[in-house]
Amino acid sequence: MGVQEHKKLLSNIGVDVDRHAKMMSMGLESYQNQFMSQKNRPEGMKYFDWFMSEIQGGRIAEINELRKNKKPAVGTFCIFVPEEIIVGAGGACFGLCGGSPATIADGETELPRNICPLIKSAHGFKLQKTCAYTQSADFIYGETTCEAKKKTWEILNKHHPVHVMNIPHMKREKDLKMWKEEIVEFKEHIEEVIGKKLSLEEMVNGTKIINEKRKAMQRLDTLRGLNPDVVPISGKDALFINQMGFLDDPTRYTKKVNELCDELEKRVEEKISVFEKDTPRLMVLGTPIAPPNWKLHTAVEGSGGAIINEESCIGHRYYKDNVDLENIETEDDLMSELMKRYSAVDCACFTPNTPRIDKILQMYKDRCADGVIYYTLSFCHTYNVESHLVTTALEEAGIPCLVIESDYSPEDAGQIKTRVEAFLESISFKNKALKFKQKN
Ligand code: BJ8
Repeated sequence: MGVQEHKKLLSNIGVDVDRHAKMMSMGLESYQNQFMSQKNRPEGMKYFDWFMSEIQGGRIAEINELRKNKKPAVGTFCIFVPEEIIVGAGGACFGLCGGSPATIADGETELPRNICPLIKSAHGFKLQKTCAYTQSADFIYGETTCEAKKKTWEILNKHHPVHVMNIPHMKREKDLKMWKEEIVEFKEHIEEVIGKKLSLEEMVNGTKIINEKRKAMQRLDTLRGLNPDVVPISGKDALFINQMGFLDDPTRYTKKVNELCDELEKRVEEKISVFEKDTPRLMVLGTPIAPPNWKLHTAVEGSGGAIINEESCIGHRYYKDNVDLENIETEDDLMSELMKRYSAVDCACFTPNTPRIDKILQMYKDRCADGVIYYTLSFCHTYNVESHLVTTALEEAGIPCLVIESDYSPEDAGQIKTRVEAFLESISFKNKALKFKQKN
């Protein structure tokens, strides 16, 4: 698609084309500075570099082509969206822009200042009309996970249709029953959008596509943590791949992630690491890290650490579970399995949420990590409060942990770097002392 044709498409879907172009050029410059300068990147990253160049271009044209053919286009800020149903309907499910400081001031014209930056940024993108994904969405999927999101939907709905799914905050039998009903209602909403009933076969097909996508992401995750002496891909690149999983066509994305994993498997075998031996291996826990928020990964990997996993919704929480398709005979069976899969998500909006803590401790062991960073966005009460329980469990297990609360502004980047450097130093010292003790 030529530049003029593309501008026409953006303008037709209501994007503020000039402002959008300025933001895109800033985003691409930031990507080039932070990603392209890394040494020894896998060849397979070329596809993701290309995707970045088409992020608000070619992919937007693809989504709008689907819409022309009466397929649904659904934007989301949460991993509770049953995307299997959307993909089964031949449509696209995508994450909406919400990771930039450039839209916060606009968001704050309608929302309070003291709520998390993700929501303010996302709302600002809608008011500015600078996210081509938001502008391409038939509707936005909203959920009742946290107070700030729940109330924002009512305001966002003035500007764009929002379908809200009621996500319970506990997982008792009666809560799960209600959750399943909500999934059925979501399916009916999709049917309304496309003007036809969905067959079981279509939905099973969509589920298979998403299962394959999650499997490819699980494979990448395993390769990052497989060998304690080899990190075959930087945490920053892996984070970017995970972020793009919310935008790309799932079948193409799965193929490209698997191709990259083939290359990473060889790297692990041949002991080709992007970091020097004994680089401290860190896991990042906490709130989602939406693009272009690469601040933490840049600080850690620019200070001599390696990030080997994100226990986040843009990360492990998104891909850890598949839908079991073994015994699906009826639509009701499929709805039950979708409910089971989604209710295994361990978001901090649940009480109690102890499986999350058990999982973190297990992951830490499996991936031979040296420490964790508990990362939360400012004013995210659920993850901020839950950090007490998580850090207590980590402390009891003797796991070094650094808690970082931040927003999208670049102002605290220096301070974060200083804290990360001190943390890495303490880990290296601990590791050296341990080795010395083992030798003597
Ligand atoms: S499943 S983590 S994507 S709700 S918006 S809770 S950061 S204050 S995003 Fe989330 Fe779904 Fe849970 Fe994951 Fe906090 Fe901000 Fe709320 Fe947030």
